[in-house]
Amino acid sequence: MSESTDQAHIGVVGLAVMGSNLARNFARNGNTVAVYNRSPERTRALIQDHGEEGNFIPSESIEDFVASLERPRKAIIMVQAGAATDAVIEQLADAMDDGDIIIDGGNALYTDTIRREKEMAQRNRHFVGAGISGGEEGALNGPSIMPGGPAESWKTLGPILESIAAVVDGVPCVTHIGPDGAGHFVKMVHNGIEYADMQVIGEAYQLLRYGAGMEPAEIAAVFQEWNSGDLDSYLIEITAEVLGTTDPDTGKPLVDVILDAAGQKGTGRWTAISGLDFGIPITAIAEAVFARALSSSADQRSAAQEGDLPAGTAVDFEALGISREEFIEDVRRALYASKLIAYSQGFDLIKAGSDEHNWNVDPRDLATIWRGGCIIRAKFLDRIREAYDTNPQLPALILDPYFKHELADLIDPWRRVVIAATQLGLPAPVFASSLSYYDSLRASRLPAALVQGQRDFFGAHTFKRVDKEGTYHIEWSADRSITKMD
Ligand code: NBP
Repeated sequence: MSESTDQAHIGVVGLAVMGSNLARNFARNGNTVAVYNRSPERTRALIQDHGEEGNFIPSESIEDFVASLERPRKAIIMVQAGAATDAVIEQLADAMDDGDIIIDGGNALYTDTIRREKEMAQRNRHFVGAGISGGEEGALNGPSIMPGGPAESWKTLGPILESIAAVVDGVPCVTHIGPDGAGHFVKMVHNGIEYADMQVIGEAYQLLRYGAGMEPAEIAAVFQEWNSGDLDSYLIEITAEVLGTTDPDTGKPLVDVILDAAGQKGTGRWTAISGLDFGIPITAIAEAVFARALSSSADQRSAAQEGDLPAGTAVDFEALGISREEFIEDVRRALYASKLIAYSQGFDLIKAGSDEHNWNVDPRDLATIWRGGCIIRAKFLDRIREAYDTNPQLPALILDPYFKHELADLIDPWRRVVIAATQLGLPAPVFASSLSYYDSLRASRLPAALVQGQRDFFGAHTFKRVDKEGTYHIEWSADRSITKMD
């Protein structure tokens, strides 16, 4: 074991999978790291198994841990989100002094981060909510880090976080996102986009598997090929790996022995709720969350299957009259188009959150720091950065000239795939709802006019007119005359 007698540059509290990997990453990059875990066994295991990787200062009490940190003290909390995080913040704040920095690297709800930052500021402690993406592998080898909190803390924290972050084209995947909850908000939306990205890949798989009748190994090869083009990304890469894997027990494709029920309790759900709170139609993310919820509705699903719900006249693939190769390419383009919508909506939500809280989040920063380390890392993010470089006030990502040009090539295949999915009787909720979102955005008239008429009819909610200023109400139950209300 290599233990430094000097004080630590940074400390990590919570040494489960994420915290211990993050501590090792700090140590491997030349930082002396103080480590502490509530149960001392984890601290001892870390030092025993990995102590030789760098300079660690282990402690078995929070007071010793804090005393081992150089000033201003910097401690990252990597414990379970919620009450555990609050408990550790209190312990650290009690043991620390003015100007020390407490960083929450867990997946906290951004409103909790805003509250905690306020509470800590009253005690002269700096509090930084930092989103950390990349799972356990990223924590060890280079995550994408999204710190919020006071700009002043970033000056102290920046270099040390840059020393462990993923690096793309010489640029570390970390930057100060904005004040208080900005980092955790952005991390939450990142995860929401991740849900949508995974779901569109799932829908593409479903269509190739049960529409075109391809085997998982064949589809793995298709995904591998897609990974060299516009869709080049970590998620496409690992999809090919998963689909290409065989279950050692049964010899069947692994994907066929995994229960088709996905969890959705965390950040994806929070993103969907935020979309509703801010009135931002993040349909792709919400559909992805609901698709997971539906997959886990075991009782309803089995009752629906046993209940022989009518399928209609589902068409078989041959009857659609398109070649398998054409269909595969159409599915690739539908996936690309739907993914573009998911990102466009995610960036809309970030803008809404940033405007509401005066965070001044720069979308170019996100497109830069998400290029490496995190789960949604992709070539595509370079294009997003270029789009916001060209026009930082872009009203929607899909209105960027490059993406508009791409959409011209994607739109017909996208429509064909949604039609095919419907005709085949295969669910494609994000492909279909993203296309509806796209068509809604470009429609010159929406049925909202009729909805306003209905609302005025039953609730006197009033309406505005296209041809005159003012607010109007119709005397529906009398002579249907129109009254100008203001
Ligand atoms: P867990 O979320 O499983 O939390 C386990 C850690 O929390 C242990 O160190 C445990 O200490 C500690 N802890 C608990 Br539980 N209650 C505590 C309390 N009251 N006081 C002090 N410590 C307490 O760990 P993880 O999976 O490493 O994740 C850490 C954070 O990182 C979470 O917020 C998670 O959402 C986030 N995150 C995880 C991933 C991932 O891929 N796993 C990715 C990105 C972010 P003990 O050993 O004494 O029980």
